[in-house]
Amino acid sequence: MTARVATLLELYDHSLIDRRDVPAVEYDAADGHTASLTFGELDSRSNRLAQQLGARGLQRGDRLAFYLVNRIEIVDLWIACVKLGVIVVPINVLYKEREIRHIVTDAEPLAVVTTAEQMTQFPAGVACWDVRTLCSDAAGMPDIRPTCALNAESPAALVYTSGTTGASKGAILTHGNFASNARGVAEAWRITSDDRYLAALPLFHVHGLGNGIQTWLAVGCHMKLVARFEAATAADLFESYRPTLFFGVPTMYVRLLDVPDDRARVVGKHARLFVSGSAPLPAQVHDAFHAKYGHMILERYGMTETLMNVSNPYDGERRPGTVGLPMPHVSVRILAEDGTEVGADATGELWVQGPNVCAGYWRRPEATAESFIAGWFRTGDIGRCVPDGYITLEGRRSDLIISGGFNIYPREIEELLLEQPGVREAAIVGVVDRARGEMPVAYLVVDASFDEVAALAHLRTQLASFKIPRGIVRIDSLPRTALGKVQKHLLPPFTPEGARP
Ligand code: MLC
Ligand code: AMP
Repeated sequence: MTARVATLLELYDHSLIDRRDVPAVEYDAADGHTASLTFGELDSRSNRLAQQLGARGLQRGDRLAFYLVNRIEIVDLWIACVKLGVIVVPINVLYKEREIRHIVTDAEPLAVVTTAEQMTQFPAGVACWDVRTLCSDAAGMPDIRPTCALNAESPAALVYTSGTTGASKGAILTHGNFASNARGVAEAWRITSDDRYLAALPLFHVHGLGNGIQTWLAVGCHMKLVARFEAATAADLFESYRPTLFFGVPTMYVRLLDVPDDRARVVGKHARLFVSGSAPLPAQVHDAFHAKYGHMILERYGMTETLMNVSNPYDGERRPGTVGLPMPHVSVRILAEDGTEVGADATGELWVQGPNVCAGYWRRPEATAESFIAGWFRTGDIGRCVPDGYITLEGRRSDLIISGGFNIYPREIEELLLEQPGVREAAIVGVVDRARGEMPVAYLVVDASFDEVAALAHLRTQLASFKIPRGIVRIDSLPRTALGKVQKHLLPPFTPEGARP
């Protein structure tokens, strides 16, 4: 890899050009058989697709969204957009029409690439391109790389996140953000072209897209791309592919604890590194995984707006319950509410600075001004640092719920519930779940006209499945402060028997 990389294409050319004939990726093709591509083939496919996108009117700075379950065409699309300077807008494939509408209205993509079957999810007036048609049209285009003058500041993606408050915002992630992050990840976790990376995280979030895809292309290792992580087939997948490298969310590691011991030992024998992030990894899962697979999971902490912030060390102690030390080239400060730096072992908000921090929020100067202050980004995460530098996350300034690694903002669900007949007050809280970390539960004050079945059915049409409350608890009133703010910590504990799912 070159010492200083300005754009993603410079980073990828270490693989796309220098390793042209080397096998790059295997994946399940549409007809069910396992297909594979070399780095040179990826280069050619993305050249042709870039030509096709250009013929469809896309130019540097335009946005192009995708709404797809993991498939190889997302990789083609990503590299083609990088070559054209087009800004990619990934949309969570579990989102429903209302959630999609917000993103497409805000990002104004020229089109959304999706499947013919999924187009029904889209609001009227949004241009949808069928991924199969787009890619078969591209196959007839010339294998010529488009020329486009870009630099480290050029935006590469808008990734939507709710941040600490309000409506979902697009974090503007630049070529420099992704490139420096990939180099930092490869350096910190010793990832080389000898690795075999199993890509099971969804490519519409930065964990899979920013760490997974970028680092794979940067180092030129082999990747197996799967549609999604499925507990029932995970053991077969690990045994047949024999990855050395796996990135996952804690729920995936909880599911992997169900693999029989003898099979887990074989998987562990071939693996070099298991990484966990996006939600807290319980210390008991850490220990149980170590006993079963013979590996200490490396836990790290990232964010959509900042890609990777902090990581346990590769060689040093991987300390359960902590997220470790700042990544190379990333600075972290822990500040009290009054803006002063707290001492060792004291709790405060984490502020981050470095080439990983995004350029701001898309068309939201006020939200940008609130979160980006004097060259630092306010994460909204609360934590502390012990004297030897390890950081522990202890919570968030907002009441964000993380379920299976997917973020849930209570306010969005509360507002929808309050629109339902008979709902007078609503509070959503996260309750502990062994596998998914947390699950949303609704506490409602209702009158006789409330119809629980109808309300839940309505929510299912409006929200991604992971946001649907797993229980509804009816109470007489919500506990509030003198100023009327709901005190969620004073709500009665949730007992599944007392609530209907
Ligand atoms: C889950 N589903 C998916 C899916 N994951 N569909 C498509 N693609 C995926 N990746 C759907 C299932 O079809 C099902 O839908 C429902 O979700 C529950 O699935 P499950 O198999 O019963 O769930 P489970 O065994 O609990 O596993 C879920 C999971 C998933 C762990 C595979 O939660 C997941 O992929 N999480 C990763 C989230 C992530 O990447 N976060 C990173 C954010 S970036 P239905 O309709 O039947 O209910 C970030 C920054 C950073 O946070 O870097 O740290
Ligand atoms: P997202 O907005 O999806 O990028 O989610 C980022 C948030 O996930 C962070 O602000 C943290 O609150 C949380 N997060 C990421 N990694 C970890 C981790 N290892 N432990 C605890 N929380 C994490």
